[in-house]
Amino acid sequence: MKMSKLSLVVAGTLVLATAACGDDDDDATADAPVTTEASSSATEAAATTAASVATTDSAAATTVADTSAATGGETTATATAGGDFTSILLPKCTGIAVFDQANEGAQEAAEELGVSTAEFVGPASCSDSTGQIAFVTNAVTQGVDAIMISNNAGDQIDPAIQQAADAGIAVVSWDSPIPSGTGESLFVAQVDFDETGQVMADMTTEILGDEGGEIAILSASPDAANQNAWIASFEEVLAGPDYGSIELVDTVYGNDDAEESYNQALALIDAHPDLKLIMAPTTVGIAAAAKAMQDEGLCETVKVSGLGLPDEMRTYTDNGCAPQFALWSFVDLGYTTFFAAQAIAYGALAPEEGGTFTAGRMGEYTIEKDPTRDNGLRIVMGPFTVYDASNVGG
Ligand code: RAM
Repeated sequence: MKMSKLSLVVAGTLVLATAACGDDDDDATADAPVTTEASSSATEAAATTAASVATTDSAAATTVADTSAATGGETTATATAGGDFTSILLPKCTGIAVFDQANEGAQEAAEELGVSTAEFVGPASCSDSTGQIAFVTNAVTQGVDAIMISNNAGDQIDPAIQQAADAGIAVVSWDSPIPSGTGESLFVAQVDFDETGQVMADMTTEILGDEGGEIAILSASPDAANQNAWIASFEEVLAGPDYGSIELVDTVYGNDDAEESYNQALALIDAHPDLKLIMAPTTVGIAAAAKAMQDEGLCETVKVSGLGLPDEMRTYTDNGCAPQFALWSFVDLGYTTFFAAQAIAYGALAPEEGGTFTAGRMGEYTIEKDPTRDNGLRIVMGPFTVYDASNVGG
């Protein structure tokens, strides 16, 4: 735990907040900021905190708050749970719509908590799998309180993450975890990673019917921890008895780059003339593959499915190129991640199994061991939404 925040606490600024009632309903409106009374040994001071209310081992919630400077002999504690909270939100790369959405969610959380927004930084290209390392290292040098990362570098990020952890920085991964769990405080999983394989298998069956056929995967970058875990779980499900008619013939990588993904989709249909479906577990890849099949006039022969953003997929769902795809809310993911990171950085949430905290309108979460990795802790957000012509909107 980073001690600098705790050491900022002076007598009378320990605010005991009543745990807000969590609500797991995604549509729930934002919980009102928690207002508490704080007493000082020197003076009585009213304190208002918009902190995330966190408990560990169901103990009473304790939120640590900073104080503002005393004015005219009276201490005024504007307990904003750390107005000087510094953090970076590090996507795999910039320029991808869903990561911008995560940033919107993080900004919403920062506003509710009354703390500074995260600096949204990352490599310009997702092809650069080690590009995130310098951003982590720089954040350590800057001495930020928290690093929120969607890992695009597999295990190569481990030394930098460990360095951050050693410096007392809360490292919260979101979207794509640190596979080894090294140095990571918590992973905010958008959905259960094993469920992802099942959802992709179900969509394949729904689209291809009993006849099945050849399918191929168009992934993001080869080192993306999330896609690699989803592909492994998809392959495991496909190996089961119910999917004998489906044959996975190839896996290619478009590096979350629209043009590269488009070209990879075209290369797949050249290499596999009997291909029936391209499964792309990436919002960039699925839209590019659907466009490629549309441009080639192949949508009746080769279907596209995977994980896509409704706004980017609507046309292809309506014209039959991509009849079904799935996703979760990236706004909510960024929002939840920010609450978790801030609570951990301020010592209000211990990153250990059984720790619970309330992430504003998203409700209460309990930290568990991540069953999809050998080592690591997670909370699971959800839900998965499967989209088709009936609910894609527009
Ligand atoms: C892309 C990214 C991201 C993944 C989505 C589904 O935007 O690779 O990590 O979660 O697709």
